[in-house]
Amino acid sequence: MSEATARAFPNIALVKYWGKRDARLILPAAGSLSLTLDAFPTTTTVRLDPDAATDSFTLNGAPGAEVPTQRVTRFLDVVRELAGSTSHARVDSLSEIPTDAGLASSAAGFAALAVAASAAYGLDLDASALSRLARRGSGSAARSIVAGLAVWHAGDDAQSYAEGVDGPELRMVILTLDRSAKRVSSREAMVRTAATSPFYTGWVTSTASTLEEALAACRAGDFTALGLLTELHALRMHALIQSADPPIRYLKPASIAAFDRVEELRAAGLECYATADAGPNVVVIAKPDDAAQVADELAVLGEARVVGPGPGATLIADAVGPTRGAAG
Ligand code: 2P0
Repeated sequence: MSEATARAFPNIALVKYWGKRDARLILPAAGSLSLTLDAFPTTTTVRLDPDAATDSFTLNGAPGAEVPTQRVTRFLDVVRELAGSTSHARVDSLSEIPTDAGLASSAAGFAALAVAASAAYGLDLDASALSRLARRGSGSAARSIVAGLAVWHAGDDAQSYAEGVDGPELRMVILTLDRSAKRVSSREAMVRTAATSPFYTGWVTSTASTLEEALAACRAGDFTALGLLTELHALRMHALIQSADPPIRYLKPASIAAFDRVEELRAAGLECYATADAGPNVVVIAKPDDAAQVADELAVLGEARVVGPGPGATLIADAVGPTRGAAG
């Protein structure tokens, strides 16, 4: 096959990934746990073009910026090496993530690219091999290969992939509080944190045990235990990031107000827990029956949208880009 199209969804971590033990292979310093969402997909078509001198990349119909295009090319180099191919490719991508929602686009983007590119280059990869491949584009993309709750294992190149886990039913309320672009990328901030925070070693060892506890909560179907660990781990990650030199602060007053509000809702009997990624926006986890009410209660602070568990990355038939063709 010389053309393939895939779709993938973003994920939000309950136990966070922050720090690499190998930057080239994108091996995480510790494992993590996430929920792949059912909203904001990225759809990507890869077409091999043996006559082209370079790869090309478009995002939402416009030529990709320099840095994302370089990341796509470096990723395709990994695929070409696996496939024994020298052919360049045209990559057309449509992202349905609102650019100002504060959700990372790299997880869905590289998960879709991994599935589409491996098919276009004729690789026959199982789910764990696809997750290992997606990881080479962006660490969190390893988890978007998998539907719903996913654990991404630390370890060496062969061991570091994501796989599905069973757990309590949950929903997420995406609370958009601040639409400005972040000043320090996750990738750069992780490097600075690992290099300068005196707390980094403690973060790595404690994350390994938090992940074990979170997986035990999943096995027990214990929403409360998983929620408490989620909020704890998010606050630990932000404390760690703030301890880098120079310090990096992603949370704003509105983010802290959202964590306060979540605590108040819990005290009033509405069970929910907050987390936040490398930015000021907050994501709140709730039981399915409570999610709409939690979103209503948080809507005074910002735009609140309920999302649920979504599918893993898959091949689809509808191509993106100028020439329409069937994939599969
Ligand atoms: C996570 N984040 O676990 C954490 C929490 C952001 C905060 O994974 O360098 O874009 O491409 O491997 O995956 C964002 O980092 O970083 C991230 P790279 P990535 O979701």
